[in-house]
Amino acid sequence: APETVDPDSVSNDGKPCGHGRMLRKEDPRFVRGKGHYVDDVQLPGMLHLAILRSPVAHARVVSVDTTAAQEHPKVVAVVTGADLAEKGLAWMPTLSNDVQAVLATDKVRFQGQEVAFVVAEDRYSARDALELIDVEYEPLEPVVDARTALSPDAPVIRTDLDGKTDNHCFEWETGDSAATDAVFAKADVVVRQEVVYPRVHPAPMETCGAVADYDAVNGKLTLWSTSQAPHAHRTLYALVAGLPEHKIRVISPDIGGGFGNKVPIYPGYVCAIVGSLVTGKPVKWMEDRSENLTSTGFARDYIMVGEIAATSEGKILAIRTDVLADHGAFNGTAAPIKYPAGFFGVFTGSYDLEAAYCHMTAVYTNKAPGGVAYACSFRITEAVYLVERMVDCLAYDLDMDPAELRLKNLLRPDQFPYTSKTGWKYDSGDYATTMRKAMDMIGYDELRREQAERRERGELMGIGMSFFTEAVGAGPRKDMDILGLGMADGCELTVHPTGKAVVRISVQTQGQGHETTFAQIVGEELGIPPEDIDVVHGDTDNTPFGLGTYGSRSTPVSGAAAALVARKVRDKARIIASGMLEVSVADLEWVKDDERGGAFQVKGDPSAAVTIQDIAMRSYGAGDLPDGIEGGLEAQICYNPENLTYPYGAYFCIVDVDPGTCEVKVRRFLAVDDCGTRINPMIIEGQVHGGITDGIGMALMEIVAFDEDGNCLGGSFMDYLIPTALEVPHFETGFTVTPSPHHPIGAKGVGESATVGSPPAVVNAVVDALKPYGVRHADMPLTPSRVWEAMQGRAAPP
Ligand code: PCD
Repeated sequence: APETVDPDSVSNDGKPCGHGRMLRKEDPRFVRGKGHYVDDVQLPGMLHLAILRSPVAHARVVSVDTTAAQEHPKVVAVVTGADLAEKGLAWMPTLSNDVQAVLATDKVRFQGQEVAFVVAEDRYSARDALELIDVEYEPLEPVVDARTALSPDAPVIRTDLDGKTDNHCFEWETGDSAATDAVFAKADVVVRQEVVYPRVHPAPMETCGAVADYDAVNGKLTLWSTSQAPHAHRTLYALVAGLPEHKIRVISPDIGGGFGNKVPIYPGYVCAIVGSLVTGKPVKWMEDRSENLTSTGFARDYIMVGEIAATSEGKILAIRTDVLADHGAFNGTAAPIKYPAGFFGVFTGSYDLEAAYCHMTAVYTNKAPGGVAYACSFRITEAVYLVERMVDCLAYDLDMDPAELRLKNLLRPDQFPYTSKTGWKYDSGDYATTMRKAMDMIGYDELRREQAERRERGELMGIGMSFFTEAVGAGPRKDMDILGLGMADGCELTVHPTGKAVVRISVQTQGQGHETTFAQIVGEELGIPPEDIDVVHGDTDNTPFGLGTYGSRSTPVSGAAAALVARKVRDKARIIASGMLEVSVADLEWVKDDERGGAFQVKGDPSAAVTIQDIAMRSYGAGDLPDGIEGGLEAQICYNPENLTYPYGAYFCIVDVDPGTCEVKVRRFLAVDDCGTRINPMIIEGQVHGGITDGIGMALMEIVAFDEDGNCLGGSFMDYLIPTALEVPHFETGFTVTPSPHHPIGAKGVGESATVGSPPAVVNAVVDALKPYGVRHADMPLTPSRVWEAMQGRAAPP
């Protein structure tokens, strides 16, 4: 009956969908301080590891003298790059087909690079002993600016790579260059703008760390680590160490935020393993905040020159872009191998274009390695920022309303599935509905009126928006793999005799609430209360293989696996039920109601029914089961997604800029998201709130900058600003529901949507506020000084 339908769970066509606002099962644990993080792991005899890091960005390592450190009374071992080289462990593969130094042997290539480590009886002694290590560096000229990294006189950073004579990392292109040029040639208007997405950092609350425990008797290594992808990490360790996978157990316990920072394998993890191997004791390594900010995976760092071609009426025809990507000293991205620029190919956005082309050059510089997908499905954040900024530049040049311009160009529902000009197959969408809903919710026309009045009074109010499409849920194994591992996910479901269940998943929650939502998915399929379903994850000994959590892939891939494994169990339950009710399988129908949960009942006879709990008991019980049916009620599958899912959204941001201090205040932020079927609307809202906060941070304050010597200027939260509750407004959210046609429950990912969609909305709002000064573009982060700079030398306000 319509009146009982949760309004949160109605799709665009009015059908109920989604599983409801269940409180998070994990929260009682977290709010009572009972979470169990890597740093909570305490093992008998455990030692502590600290890493000596390079103070300079580029230098030859002349010598490393550890004598004094070895003599420290509490030091158990000191290990240098040379020691690792002897074991063949000085270098390790990255998840993007590059190699990275575990400990420097020949040169240091960025400030903060790992040079040696100390294992001591306690954390303090290990850190004290670092000061006793004497390293002689022969300084080399650092390459700090990506723009000059390829100039012929730039020093070569990666001398470790055979025959390398420059700082070129890779070249990549997508789209059709000639077709795009042809469209540009006939366009009425061409807008060109350089747009920089600065280097930022995911900065999770918990830094990275590991506890390694090698049991020499059983030859088994147990590694607790802050990993978003325990199975992928284990396989990599197995390959490097030459150990079978089952002799390595990677446990990711509670993780205090990942945001892409915990996808790569860091030297520290390997050091902890080596530390345990050489001492025979468990060894713990935990980064401090500065180590996390200066040496682990940064994000973005793209210099993009965008061009957009359109008719004078504002029909967008083509987009062309040339990108210079700064990958730091080692290419530490984790992206599917065929996609060195991640999913940047979606830079055509949500619009119907005739042609598109991107050319990208990636370079090495003397900065921390990375290029991680910080809350973004592999570079989608950069792509969305580019296109949404370019569309606003076009609106500026045509003097058109940016909302009207977007509405004119958004893909139409009848165009789906839509193959973009760069080859991405958008699964479903009804963009204009979402855009209009957002415009209604924010009160767009009224805001424009208010803005006009305020402008009269010299006040700077800005209205910004973005309409984004993401490609999440990597990915179909025919196209996507990480280091040869296909991006499919396993799932195992066991229903106990009493009808309670355990689902084992291959993805890893870092705060998203998987213990709740995966129980909801299985519960919905089987009619078992989610409270009765335990979700096991983050332990390679106890979960099926899969590629982990990033790029909002858990729901699209693993969530699909969970739904399908439940259906597989239900199929078996149907056969057992047919035996119990002595009817043929065809005579049974699956019913679900509040009273019984899920049950099979004889068609047309509600009194002849058995619940899933009855069936579970029967499946383990005495007596014969139908022919060919084995006892027990369990199933396993491995799900290979047919396509990615394409969530989207319309975001609005209202800002006030103080013309005197140039300070930006975010007055309102509205996000209307469409992620298909909404499993848990409350969790989705939390995800969106977090992402908007991320986006406001990047737009207004976050940047990892370097001085000309390559010193990192963002090494603490005093310098690397992240937003607090004071800088963010009360969030407004809305939604539309356009299910994914290929996902078993129609769900798309959402975890990163707001981080992707919000920065352009904020920047567009600030630039809109500065319109009276003739400002068309200003680069992030829009700190008061950047805003002030943008206003200088421009037309005075009316
Ligand atoms: N959902 C629902 N529904 C739908 C979708 C979704 O409900 N439709 C939900 C689920 O279930 C989960 C969430 O929501 O719980 C999310 O999801 P997704 O989208 O699928 O995602 P995932 O995979 O799970 O996750 C991941 C993401 C990412 S990626 C990131 S960054 C971030 C996000 O997530 N991170 C984080 N969010 C978050 N949160 C938290 N708390 N923490 C964290 O860390 Mo990358 O790539 O890594 O960069």
